[in-house]
Amino acid sequence: MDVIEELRTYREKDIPYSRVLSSMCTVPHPVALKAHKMFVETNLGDPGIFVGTVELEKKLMTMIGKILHCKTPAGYICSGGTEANIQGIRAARNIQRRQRRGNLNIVIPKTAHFSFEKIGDILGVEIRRAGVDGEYRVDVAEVERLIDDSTIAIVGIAGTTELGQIDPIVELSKLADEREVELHVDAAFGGLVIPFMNNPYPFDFQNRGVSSITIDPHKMGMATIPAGGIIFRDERYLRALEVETPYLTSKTQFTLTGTRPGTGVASAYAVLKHLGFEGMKKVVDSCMKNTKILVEEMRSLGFEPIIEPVMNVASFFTEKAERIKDELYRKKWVISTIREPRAIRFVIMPHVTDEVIKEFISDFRKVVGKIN
Ligand code: 0PR
Repeated sequence: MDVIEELRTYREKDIPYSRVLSSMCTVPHPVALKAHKMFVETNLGDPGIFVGTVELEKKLMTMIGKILHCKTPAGYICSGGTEANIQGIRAARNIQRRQRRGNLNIVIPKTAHFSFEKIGDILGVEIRRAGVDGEYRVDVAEVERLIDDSTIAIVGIAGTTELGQIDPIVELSKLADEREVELHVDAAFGGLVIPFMNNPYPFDFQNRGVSSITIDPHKMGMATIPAGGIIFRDERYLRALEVETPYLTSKTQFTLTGTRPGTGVASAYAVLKHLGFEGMKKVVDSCMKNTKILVEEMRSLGFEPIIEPVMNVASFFTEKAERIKDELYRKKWVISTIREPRAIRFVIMPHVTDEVIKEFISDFRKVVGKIN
């Protein structure tokens, strides 16, 4: 068997995105695919060779800076939200540690992504978790109580993984300012959703206290994987991450990985430039419209959303979440579940069209009928 033929047999076992309502990734935009192919052999780990790709990344940073209300954006495209969060907290640690004592800590919402678990382990910082209010936004008073002399940073989430909720970043920013700690905003998902909504919530650098933002083009930016994004308020944070690179074309490196693909830079740039603000807005509008359709269908079947969806993530209370998920998987539908509170969760990405929803609801109805 020809090796390509062999590859195809494996690839065909993968479930197509049109059956996936649980993913924050999606089918890359056609222009992203083209861009990806053009940059397949690039390595931003050696910037003296890939001079053009470096220039393109700078242009992309300016573009993302504009979206995030920052005139001096400093950052790069990395492997994903996990690496972006690691680097955000690592920079905060390196900047703050001179003025802090004892075992350093960060204060995060209970609803934070599990990547912060890894951060605690890798950086050796204590992770303090603050509770949330009735709408699943972090309780700012509790964040304040958890801050002490060893706190280097607090974290807010703009688009929580499980509910798509936005923490009160405005209040967190005031708190960070007062207590002179860094504020990292995890907008891995929401960063390329919120700016294109009507009346966007001010989650970004327009708040003085915000030091860094995770914003992933490989989620709602429809770029090719891997394309995460970490953006700092200014160069100072990148300087705090640098190590010397004696035998490279550059003298220092601030990234976590060494060899680093330029494909994410090219594909993210291509999508944002090609679609522009209006094009991105259309994509987000359409996802929000489909979210509404899904919520209405689910309500008519007796399922209530945990919160009225803020963005294109919707989760519904049910004690039978696991059974529903397993039965749907048998019918080749992928959804996800939440444990606290018990619920089923959907992410309404661009590939979750109104036709997909219609087809899904028809099978969902059968599954629920069988279980009850
Ligand atoms: N921060 C937030 C708020 C996230 O939701 C995620 C990932 C991350 C950080 C980490 O990003 P990376 O996975 O890029 O490192 N959220 C999704 C999740 O863990 C990612 C995902 C994507 C899951 C596609 C499944 C999937 O099919 O649920």
